[in-house]
Amino acid sequence: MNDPKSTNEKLDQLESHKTANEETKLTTNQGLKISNNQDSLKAGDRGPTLLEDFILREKITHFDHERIPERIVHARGSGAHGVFKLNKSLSPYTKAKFLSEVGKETPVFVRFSTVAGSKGSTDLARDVRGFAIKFYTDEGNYDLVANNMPVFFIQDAMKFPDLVHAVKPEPDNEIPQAASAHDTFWDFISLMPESMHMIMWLMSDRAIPRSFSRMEGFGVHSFKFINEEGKSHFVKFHFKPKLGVHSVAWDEAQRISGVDPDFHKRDLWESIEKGNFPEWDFGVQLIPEEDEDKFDFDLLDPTKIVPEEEVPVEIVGTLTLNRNPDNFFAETEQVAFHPGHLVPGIDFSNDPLLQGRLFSYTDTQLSRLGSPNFHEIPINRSVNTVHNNQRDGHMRQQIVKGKVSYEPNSIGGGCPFQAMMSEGGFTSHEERVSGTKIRQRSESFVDHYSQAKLFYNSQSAPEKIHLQNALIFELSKVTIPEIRKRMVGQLNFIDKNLAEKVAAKVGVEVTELEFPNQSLPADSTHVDLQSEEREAHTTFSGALSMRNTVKNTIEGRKIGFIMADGADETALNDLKTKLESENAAVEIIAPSLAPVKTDAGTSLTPKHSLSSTASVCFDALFIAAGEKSANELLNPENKQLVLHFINEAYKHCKAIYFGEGTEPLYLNSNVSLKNHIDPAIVNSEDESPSDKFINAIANHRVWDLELERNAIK
Ligand code: HDE
Repeated sequence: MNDPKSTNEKLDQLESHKTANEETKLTTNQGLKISNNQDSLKAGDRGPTLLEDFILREKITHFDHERIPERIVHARGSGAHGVFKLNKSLSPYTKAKFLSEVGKETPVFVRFSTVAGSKGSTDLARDVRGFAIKFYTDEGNYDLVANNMPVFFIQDAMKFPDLVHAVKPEPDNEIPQAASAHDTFWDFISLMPESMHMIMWLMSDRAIPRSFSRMEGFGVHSFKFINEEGKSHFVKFHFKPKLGVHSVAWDEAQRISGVDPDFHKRDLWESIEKGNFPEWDFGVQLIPEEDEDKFDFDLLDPTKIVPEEEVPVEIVGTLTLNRNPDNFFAETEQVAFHPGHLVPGIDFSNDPLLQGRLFSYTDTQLSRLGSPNFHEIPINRSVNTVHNNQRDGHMRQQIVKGKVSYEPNSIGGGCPFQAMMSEGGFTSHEERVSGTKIRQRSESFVDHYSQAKLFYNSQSAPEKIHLQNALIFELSKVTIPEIRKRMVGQLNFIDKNLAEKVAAKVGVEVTELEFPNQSLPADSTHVDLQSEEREAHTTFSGALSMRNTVKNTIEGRKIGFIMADGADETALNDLKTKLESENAAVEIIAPSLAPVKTDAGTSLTPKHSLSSTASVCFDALFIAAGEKSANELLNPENKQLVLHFINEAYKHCKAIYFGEGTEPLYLNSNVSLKNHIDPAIVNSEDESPSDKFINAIANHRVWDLELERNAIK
């Protein structure tokens, strides 16, 4: 292994492991050239296969062992390479070099994932998304194993296996896949008041993102920054997408799961291939250690956020994903993250969930990747050469020269030496710890409802309705009425109206619950959850509503152009040019995959036919101008398909632009332009129709008109 001096050498390091099978001869794994890859070695051309056929045996044996265990959680993933650039130094707070030198670029590999589903499940499950980042820093790998929601279901690692068992398919029949809408999940949740804040996030549209590039990322736990002087600050990590935070509708998510279950994976891949690199602002919330007790919740409690109104997020860097992996298995599947992969200047807090994670991730890699040498897989290698006395084990790659594999030693000249702190040696932050050995939750973790309320109250009206409907969908799948009732009782602690609305739809009454306090011992005399529930200072936080993240850009949006023969070429090209100049993608949808002719005679090859795709795969639709094209779209063969396209897009509150001459299409659809002012419906008589269209796409959806739109016809 070479000894890279600069982080850019990570690329060279990965490159040196790549092979391309171009213009080469087929070989066995021993490098022997193969002359026949069609037939096994037999005793006569109709005789039995010979055991001697080492080429066949090698090929089949390798094939038989191609699969490795999928991740217990976060099995379904998509990854990309990129770079983290520091724009503002954090050196007053941390001595981590990649966070100190302004302008410093650190290579990264990011893996996004769903949590509950198997490796082959849909991208559009209602679920938390993993957002795990490996920074290949000059001081060693730093992993920030984050999620797209800032809190978690449980407060203590002890409950993680229970949570995961409850959400995974039920053990008797392995149903349902990649879904929380079933008995065991809600049974567990309804008995776990500490999960209520997270449930609000999970039932919000954050759980059905439009793309990975439009999700926020959160470190969840409080971590610690340590500066050169040894002073410590608590820190919360944030990634804010440059494109804003956007989601799809639940109805859409269900349709996408059928039409394109790789919707997120594809979007990430295609955006990067096109050069529309997903980007996030990286920010931190910093809290001096001495202010630890100034909040009305415990900073160590992972079911709590620090509201941005109380501690603003300071933006200091940019994360950009700019390169697709060459090989899914070698990179995205074999990448091994661990919250315990640290660099000097960053340390853990005593969050009991984080503390448990520190054990779990090495353990899981051992069973998944099968060897303590998983750090030697190219995607996991540090840019620094590894020097230590560990040796051997399955699939060892490093060839260490010399006799010595112990320390202290004199034979090897004492090498390798321990590094002093001044030489970048890692030292854990010194913290005075004393306490009685005890299995108990801290009383400071006891308020489970204030921040659930804070989240719910901070949502816009359409977001609240979506959240309500998500709960109705999920709880309607729960077959045991007692569980539905208990869950409604929990919701009642968050918002009475929410509980009543859900109760009415899931066939139960709202009842006042009395909950045993699970986190305190059975004989504890303190704190009854209901009577001593504390109100957080903050009752509204604008940062929690996705509506407030909308950015004035259409970058990365996918616009479907529906057209048939005779479409107006000039109008089509003008709009296409305009949309593409703002980095949106245009894809042609036609009655079939056969080329369509514009009014000027140009032949265009559609990417989709009306029956091979659906409106849910697009952010907006342009119904191409031209009477001839419109009439063909309305002929009996196409009519139902095209109207379904338009009506569905309308239902999901998307922008639709009816080009000149397409009036019969909207008159036949559910879209009404008469007596109806709808900012996302554009026609050729509008003033600057293409600008209106672009503006509507940039606003994502007109959720405010959802009820009105869906009431039509
Ligand atoms: Fe994980 N988690 N987790 N987790 N987690 C894993 O490690 C675990 C938690 C997160 O793309 C596993 O390599 C425990 C919180 C992500 O490869 C496993 C607890 C957060 C990923 C594991 C938690 C996460 C994982 C499975 C509670 C957000 C995917 C495969 C104590 C901050 C990483 C693996 C990737 C993966 C354990 C809770 C994020 C089993 C025990 C909180 C993004 O080790």
